[in-house]
Amino acid sequence: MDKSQLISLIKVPFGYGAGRMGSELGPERLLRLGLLEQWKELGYVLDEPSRIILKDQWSDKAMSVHMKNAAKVLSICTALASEVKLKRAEGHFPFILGGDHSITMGSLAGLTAAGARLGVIWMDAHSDLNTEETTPSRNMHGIPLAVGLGRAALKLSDIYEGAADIDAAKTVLIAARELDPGEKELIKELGIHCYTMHEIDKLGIQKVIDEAVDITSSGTDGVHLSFDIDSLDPTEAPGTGTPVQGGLSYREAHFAMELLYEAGMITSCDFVEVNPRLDRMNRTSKLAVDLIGSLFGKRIL
Ligand code: Z70
Ligand code: MN
Ligand code: MN
Ligand code: MN
Repeated sequence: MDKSQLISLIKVPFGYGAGRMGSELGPERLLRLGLLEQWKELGYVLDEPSRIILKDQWSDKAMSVHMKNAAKVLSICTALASEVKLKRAEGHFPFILGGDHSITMGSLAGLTAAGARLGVIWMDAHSDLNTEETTPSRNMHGIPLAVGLGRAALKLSDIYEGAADIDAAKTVLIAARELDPGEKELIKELGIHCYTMHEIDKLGIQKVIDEAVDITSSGTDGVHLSFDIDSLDPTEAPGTGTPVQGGLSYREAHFAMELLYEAGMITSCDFVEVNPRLDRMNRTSKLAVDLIGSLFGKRIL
């Protein structure tokens, strides 16, 4: 991201893809805690007005009917994809603020429909690689990466016309530590680069980010960062629906964001799974605002 590029903030107050509600309150909370002012202080200009993706009518063309709230998720993702495609085509930086992680299917559909050969960095305690067949929960936020890679029955092109699968070879998982059996198989089968907490401990977060940058930015014309706040340890980020112990530390997460800013190759981003209802004194929401600051070049000195 560079400061001559407008940021298109797309708010998606949608929580029906998660096991419990509350992440729909994320966008409003982060804005109340100063997200817009922070961007302005850093010298960025936002494409005004920021867009909000909301629906009160739900499509009934639910292809994966046995998933929970599939019709709602598909409706919101189609609307989001259309907005993301438009903003990317205008040359802006789409910043998608969730909401639960199911909305990333809309982000990926819009970005690939805009013609980008996309690298993807997926920072998450989970891999979100379940399919309609392997899901243990039937929650839609457990499948978005499998859908993105074309491995689920639901395809990105079902969500938005002209969308294409992303490339497993250009996809990197970071901070994974809770994987379901079907997800482990898919990671092995597709050879997805997966930096679990083990690799982060062994290599250090700097080397992990350096490698992720190389993998996702070579041979692509854009890299999408999908940041699930549960990549952090629950002691830092308690306000999320499925916390998993042993996550990124406060410092690792900030350093990762600073390194991604320095690398200068992220072209779009979503921040998801902040759940203000489960938070303690806005700790997680404030952390999310701070991490976004680091991603956009905020420094200590
Ligand atoms: C589990 C499932 C998940 C996010 C939880 C959890 C998925 N693998 N994703 N939180 N962001 O239900 O499929
Ligand atoms: Mn514009
Ligand atoms: Mn996730
Ligand atoms: Mn997660």
